Amino acid sequence: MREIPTRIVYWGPRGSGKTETLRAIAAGLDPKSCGPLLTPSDQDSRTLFMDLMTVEMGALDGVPVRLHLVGLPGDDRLNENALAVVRGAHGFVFVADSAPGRQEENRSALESLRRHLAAIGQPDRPIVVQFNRRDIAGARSTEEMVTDLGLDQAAGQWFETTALNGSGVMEALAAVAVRVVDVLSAAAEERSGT
Ligand SMILES: Nc1nc2c(ncn2[C@@H]2O[C@H](COP(=O)(O)OP(=O)(O)O)[C@@H](O)[C@H]2O)c(=O)[nH]1
Ligand SMILES: [Mg+2]
Repeated sequence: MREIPTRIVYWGPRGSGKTETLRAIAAGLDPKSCGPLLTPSDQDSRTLFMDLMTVEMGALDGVPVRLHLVGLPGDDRLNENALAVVRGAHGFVFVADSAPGRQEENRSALESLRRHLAAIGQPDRPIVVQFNRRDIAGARSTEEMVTDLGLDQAAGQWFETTALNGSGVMEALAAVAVRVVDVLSAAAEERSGT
């Protein structure tokens, strides 16, 4: 069946909650519209190094939209396969860790994502931010997180999330999906000259 495949990459420092976020999304969806979460164990991590999950969304102009969600560790030492995944992604969810003391890891992971996008000439690919692990003691305030990451108060789109109980993760996914579909619709209109 014809479908519009889109890829959304979950990116962030190790331990920020990318895998937990995908788990929460799966738990919040009808199993009919969400495939199994494939996540590397210690045993297979050399071959399967990323989390993978597929979600069926509504339709765009009657064509079903299938979201391929991928969780990748956010650093500069990605191998060629991982870089290819980034190059083919339509949008990103940056998962930041709200725990105190993680500012530097958050900042450098976001910078590394921006650097990868700049390197492929795609600095404007949509990025939605999750401030995750809101439930832990001493979590940094939203204002501090915005400043830590140098986000643009006016244009930035961020969500407070607690992946452990699923809070906020659907909102973040919906936000990035809307922006990805906007980009794809604009590209389709451009191609058809309307
Ligand atoms: N308290 C709390 N723990 C979380 C949250 N999100 C993830 N975790 C835990 O933090 C650890 C790292 O999360 P994980 O999803 O594996 O991180 P990843 O490396 O980004 O995939 C795991 O033990 C998760 O259960 C959250 O919102 N709150
Ligand atoms: Mg993980």
